Amino acid sequence: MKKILIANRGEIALRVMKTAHRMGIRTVAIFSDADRNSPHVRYADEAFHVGPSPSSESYLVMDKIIQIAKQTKSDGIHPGYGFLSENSAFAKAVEKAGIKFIGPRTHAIEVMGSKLAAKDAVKSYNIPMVPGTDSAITDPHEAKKIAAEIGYPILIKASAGGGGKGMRVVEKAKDLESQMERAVSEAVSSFGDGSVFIEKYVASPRHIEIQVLADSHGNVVHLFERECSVQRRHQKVVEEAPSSVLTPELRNAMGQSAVDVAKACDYEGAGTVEFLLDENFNYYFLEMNTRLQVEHPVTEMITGIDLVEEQINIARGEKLKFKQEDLSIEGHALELRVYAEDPMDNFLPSIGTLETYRSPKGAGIRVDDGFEEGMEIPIFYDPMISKLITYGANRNEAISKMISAIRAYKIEGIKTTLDFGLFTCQNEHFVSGNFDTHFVKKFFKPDQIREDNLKLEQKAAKIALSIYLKNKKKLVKIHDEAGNWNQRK
Ligand code: MV4
Repeated sequence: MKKILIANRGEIALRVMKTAHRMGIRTVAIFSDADRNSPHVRYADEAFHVGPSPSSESYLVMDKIIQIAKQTKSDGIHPGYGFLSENSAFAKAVEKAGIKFIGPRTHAIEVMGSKLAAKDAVKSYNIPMVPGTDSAITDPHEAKKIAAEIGYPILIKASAGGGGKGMRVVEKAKDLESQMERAVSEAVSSFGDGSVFIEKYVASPRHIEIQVLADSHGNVVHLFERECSVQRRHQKVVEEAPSSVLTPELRNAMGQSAVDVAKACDYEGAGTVEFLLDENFNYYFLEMNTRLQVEHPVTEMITGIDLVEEQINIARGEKLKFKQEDLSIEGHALELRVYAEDPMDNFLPSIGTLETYRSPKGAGIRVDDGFEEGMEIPIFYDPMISKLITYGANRNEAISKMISAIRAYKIEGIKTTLDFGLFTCQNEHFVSGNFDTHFVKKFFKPDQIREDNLKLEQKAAKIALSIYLKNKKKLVKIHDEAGNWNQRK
């Protein structure tokens, strides 16, 4: 593989290109109207306009992207995350064009794209799953019978779902029929597939996911876990590795289950297996994401492995160079997603221009971004500006480093989730590790940020005043000594 096209934009396009260049691989960028002046366009060896700003007319147009890949004689396409990364039709079309799709084969994407198919694929492997139905359910009477067996509260989920869409919690039998109708219609309108199933509702879970790597020779390893419980409406905001609650035994068991999930779908490449962990430390397999994830850097920090390099080597047909026993965790990493959103105003998108943009630098600080000062955040795509990643010898060090990095990060012109990150890193429940997926809902109050900012402003005012008074005294002294009031040393 000598040249790859990156079918993506922003920070992840840059991230992939950096590794490609380090490996001596040439890169081809694609860009929409809105991204004409983006860093990913300049950083690539070649760049091609793919269409107007809306993703449906640019980053999602398979034929156009494949045509550019052919025209530039690219021998691989890296899809990044989002867009076409989990689209099996795209993976198929890429391979049909004689180009390597840097990701799993279509079979794995298809199986894991359906939660029911995924459950079915792993059922012979003894992987813990939440009690529930293993096939689509359409009859409300049958649903009631099953729900009574499982016990309320239950959760109705869309088989084609993701990111919480089409999910409905049902507390009592009398609400089941109406909630089921809603879940089905939401699933039809969002995914064009109304299949839903029922699970026992795990009320206060932690979200733990395991990174896996699988080569084309049947070798599969896991790269430990990431904890992503600090999320808001299914949008992750702070992630970390390792989790503060896993014991070595539980880590091994979950890691082995993740490897089994990968084997069950004949996985190839980098993938992530999602689990819920309940209060009693029981874990349950939820789904597998068949792409490189946004939060992959925290895993890279604690393992020292470049996941994009591994993806490319696997796509080249190489064998993994390490075995499970060669892998270990060193230190602790945190990631804060810096979104163009206002945490003080219900995380509403904050659009505008990056009037000031200066990212923090230093040992143990990594910033993955794709914007520069003076650029506008386009309204057409995900509002993530950057990812701030910090690394320390232990969790407390990573947290203090995050606090100082957030303070050193200067962004003006747009409201961001930087303040939210500061709130999280200073919150006692987060610091003690005692939190679950309800963290934001339970503990985040916008007034807290307001109060913190006010305290900081008062402190700054006090310091300014004391400096002023000190200087004034000096001035008076100079005046006394020299007899000239207008001069300072
Ligand atoms: C659950 C659950 C509780 N019980 N399943 C949300 C998105 C999808 N990946 C699965 N999700 C959940 N499934 C059962 N049986 C709670 C969630 C859930 C959640 C999971 C991970 C991270 C954040 C979450 C926020 C709300 C609900």
